[in-house]
Amino acid sequence: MEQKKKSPNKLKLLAGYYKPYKRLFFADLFFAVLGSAVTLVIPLLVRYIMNSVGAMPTSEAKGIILQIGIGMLVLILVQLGSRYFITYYGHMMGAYIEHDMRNEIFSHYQKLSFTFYDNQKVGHLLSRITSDLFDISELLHHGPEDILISFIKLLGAFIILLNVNWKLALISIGIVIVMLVYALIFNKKMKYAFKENRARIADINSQIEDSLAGIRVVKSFGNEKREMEKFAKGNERFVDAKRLTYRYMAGYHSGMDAFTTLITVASLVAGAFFLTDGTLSAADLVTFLLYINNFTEPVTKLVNFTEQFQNGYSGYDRFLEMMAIAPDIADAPDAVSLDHVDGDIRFEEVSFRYEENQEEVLSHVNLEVKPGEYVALVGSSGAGKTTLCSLIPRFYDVSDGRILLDGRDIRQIKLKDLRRQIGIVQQDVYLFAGTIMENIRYGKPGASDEEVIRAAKAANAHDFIMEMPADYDTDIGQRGVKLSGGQKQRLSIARAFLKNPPILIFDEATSALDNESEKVVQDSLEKLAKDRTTFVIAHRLSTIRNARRILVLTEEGIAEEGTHKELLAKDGVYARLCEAGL
Ligand code: DGT
Ligand code: MG
Repeated sequence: MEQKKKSPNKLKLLAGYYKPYKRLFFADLFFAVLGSAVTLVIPLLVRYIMNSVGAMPTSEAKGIILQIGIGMLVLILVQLGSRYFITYYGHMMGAYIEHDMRNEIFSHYQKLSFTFYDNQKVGHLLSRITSDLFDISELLHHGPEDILISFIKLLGAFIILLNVNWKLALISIGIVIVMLVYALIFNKKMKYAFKENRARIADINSQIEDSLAGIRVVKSFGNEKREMEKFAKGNERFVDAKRLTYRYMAGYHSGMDAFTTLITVASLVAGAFFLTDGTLSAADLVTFLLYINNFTEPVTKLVNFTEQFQNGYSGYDRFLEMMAIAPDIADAPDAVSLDHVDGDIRFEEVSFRYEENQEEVLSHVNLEVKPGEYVALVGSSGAGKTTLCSLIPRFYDVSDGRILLDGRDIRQIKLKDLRRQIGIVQQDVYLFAGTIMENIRYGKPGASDEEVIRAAKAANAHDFIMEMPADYDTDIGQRGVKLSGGQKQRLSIARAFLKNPPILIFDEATSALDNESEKVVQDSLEKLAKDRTTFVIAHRLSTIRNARRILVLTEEGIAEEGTHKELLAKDGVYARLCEAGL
């Protein structure tokens, strides 16, 4: 089983991601501070012009106004530059960090075993890499910046306004506090509704994905109408979920707008009173109004931050959880390298179960296969043939007993070396989106075109490939949908030819091939098996008739063994399997 280990100090780990971008990070903060300082200074200059310049002689005043005007223009340029810097470089820093984390999690994915993937949905693994990491990087770059900007603006504006007129300052900060509380309450409700929404949309999406991926089944059963109905129901629920979210969103935004106007109006009314008292000058009132933005903007920023923090931090939690899963199949510390193997394979008392609390699929299997031997494995569906073969390259580790390769326990061999010795043609062939050439070359990265073509010829695939629209450069579509079953299998055999391993596992497709391609596949398989230790999981009589050694696998292990004739003469499990057409 995969194990979870306890993570060390989370925040420290998180901060570690800034490390390579320390300079960028501090530059980002510097420009954030600079930009907000400029925003605070401009209204002060306005106040200066209004207060002092009016009392000066005209010619002198004009000169000073021009100077201050130019000064403000410079400040605007500084603000522009700062704003550009934090938007561009700040986001880029986020992208770099996201890039690093993506690398980390993707290479982690590559290490995890089959057991892990058996229990995961690809969609979820994908969302770890995409949406979670995006949330984290947003938090990492906006978080520190937003907090700094908000505090400088809020505190700076408050201190300046206290000095301009403390009574008016207290009135507006009072309203800002009420506004903040309102925003936090509504934001919390909105967040909850959004979360519900996302869950609902994820459900609907997975239903759509399922239905589209299975469109061939849908059509073959003529169930388009049912799918439409199912979809329509989900789609209705989508609208319902959105309704609540938008209600809260409307409350939030209209409330925030109203509060912003309220601060202006309250300052104006109170200010006008003070004006008539003579305790406030017109210039100060204007200054006040110019600062209102500095109050309201941080409120929205801070509220957004609480949301960003929750999303980013829970994304980070999930990221750590994933990274903490230790691969359960890895090299033993004392594993040895293997260069060449003869291909002698021995199963000693091998038992295996997929999950700890499940029944054993294989129990006490003993088997010896000599180098170069051709062994056919038959048995009813679900007997464990595929399972038995997947133990040899250590896709899963045995639960009990051991498997030896050339007399050495396979757990003592470096995984990479072990798997290099084994070629597998799987029951359901997996081809990657791309060209035929690329897919065959997957068997031996770096192989020349000639080598690929030679392998294709050996696998009897060359002729059909040459008939394709762009021969070897033909795009085969996602998972090779543009090819027939037999063609896919032959490409897979070509891959194995190219890899040229001493041990071969051929898991015959259960779905019937037509007679013609069956014969071609059979022929290419026999060529491939020559001089290799070969396991063939057979579902067709034609595949095994010539095998000198046939193993019959049942729930009780290997029940019978012999040639086709011998086994028929026994009139046991094999004979019955043959009667049923295997
Ligand atoms: P086939 O291909 O239909 O002729 O059947 P076999 O003999 O290749 O059967 P196999 O080895 O795929 O499955 C043996 C048993 O193990 C069967 O009850 C299903 C179960 N099984 C197969 N793969 C997995 C898996 O990935 N996880 C779990 N938990 N069980 C599995
Ligand atoms: Mg199978």
